[in-house]
Amino acid sequence: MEHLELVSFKVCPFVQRSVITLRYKNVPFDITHIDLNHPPEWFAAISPFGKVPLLKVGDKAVLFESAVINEYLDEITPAPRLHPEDPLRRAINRAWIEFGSACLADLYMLSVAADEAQFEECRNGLLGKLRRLEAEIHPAPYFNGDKFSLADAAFAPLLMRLELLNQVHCVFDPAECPKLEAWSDALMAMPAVKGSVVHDFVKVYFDHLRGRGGYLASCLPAA
Ligand SMILES: N[C@@H](CCC(=O)N[C@@H](CS)C(=O)NCC(=O)O)C(=O)O
Repeated sequence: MEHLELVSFKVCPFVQRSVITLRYKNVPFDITHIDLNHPPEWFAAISPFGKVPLLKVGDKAVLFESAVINEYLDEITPAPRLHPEDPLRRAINRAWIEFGSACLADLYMLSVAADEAQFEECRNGLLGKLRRLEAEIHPAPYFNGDKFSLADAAFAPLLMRLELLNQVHCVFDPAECPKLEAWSDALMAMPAVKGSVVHDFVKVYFDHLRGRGGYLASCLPAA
């Protein structure tokens, strides 16, 4: 297999999707963290959107977009396949992975909301999506039943952040979304998920949120 190098930003949930996939599949890889606020020159040259994750595949190619990277990783590694065999189920999974990206975009907006009113507006947008998710999913315990899949890898970073934020400011009421909560619990217990962030992630994540200086930062405990 080609040497794999993931270009990362420590708090990026999209990068984390790929780390989960790499770890779940026991694929050896290197990870290079960059600071997106001060990206190195080489990054702009190889990242078409100026975004992470990137996956350098030997000297053959640089892949971008987490969903594409994850499908590639799944396809070049031995079973179990992390996408359903059935084309319709696979399409449904891809659609919900996209939905997960929209939830992450809402979470980003929530984290930069300047004041409480804006924060609540963003929170309501995200809550609408979480309620929709709650109504549509049937985790048992994973998105597709008993088999972990790329849909789980796509949602775990969102659910991890929601769990952390819920500890300092109720973003959603777990009692209102019991299926989401059970799915989250199952994913957070997985070694591939636990090990998908830096060891001091809570500090790094909260410091990052503090740096954004939004309303949410004011809800966090003092550093
Ligand atoms: N659709 C992309 C989204 C990746 C993304 O938004 N990454 C953020 C960091 S979490 C980024 O690199 N932002 C830099 C920028 O927008 O300038 C994917 O799934 O990989």
